[in-house]
Amino acid sequence: MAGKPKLHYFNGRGRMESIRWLLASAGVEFEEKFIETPEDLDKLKNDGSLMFQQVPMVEIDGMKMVQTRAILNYIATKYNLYGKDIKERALIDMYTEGMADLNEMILVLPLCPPDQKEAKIAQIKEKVTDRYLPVFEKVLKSHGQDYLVGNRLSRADIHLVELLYYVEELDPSLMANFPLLKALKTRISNLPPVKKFLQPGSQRKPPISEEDLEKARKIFRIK
Ligand SMILES: N[C@@H](CCC(=O)N[C@@H](CS)C(=O)NCC(=O)O)C(=O)O
Repeated sequence: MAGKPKLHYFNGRGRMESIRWLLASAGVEFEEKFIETPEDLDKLKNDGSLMFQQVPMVEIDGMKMVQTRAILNYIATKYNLYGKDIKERALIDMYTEGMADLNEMILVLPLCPPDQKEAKIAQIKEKVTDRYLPVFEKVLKSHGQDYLVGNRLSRADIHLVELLYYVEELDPSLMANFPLLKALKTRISNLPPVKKFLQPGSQRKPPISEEDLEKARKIFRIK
């Protein structure tokens, strides 16, 4: 039997967190090897483990996979979270690409210079309420089902709920006008593997602290 997937990244959310969410929601146990120093990253680069000299890298089924989206696609396909046909998959892709755009804005927020942060947060909040959340509220309203696509759990639901937790961290009032999204969040959060992942002590990562941000800047040599 294949061993557990092994995740190589720093001990923070970053680009790996959606991978952690997807694996955990599929009920898959995984190991983590944390990159603590620039030398740890250099070692992976120099031993040929990183195709583009970047992480996330996930050892899974005898492969050393890189590129976040490729990794997510593989996991979603393997665990049957990617729709039943190409049309469902096309919908899931459109939804998850939109979510990825919003996720990216939130992900890079800690790197924003302090004097631009307030404006950036305002911009993200506006996009949340005026662009992204209305789309998914409308989808749920249009078919009245419990999940975004095909009346069953897919990666789209998992990525969206992950995102809704970040939106709530940013400002809980952003969810006020989206009752169906709130209900989706509660529903998905109560699925046993997700519930487990949401418990304290799981491999889910908290918002990044100033100290860990400095550490990440050093590891990835971000100026
Ligand atoms: N498109 C890649 C981007 C990966 C990426 O930017 N990784 C950063 C860490 S979050 C990195 O490894 N930086 C080090 C470098 O580029 O040398 C993905 O989605 O996986």
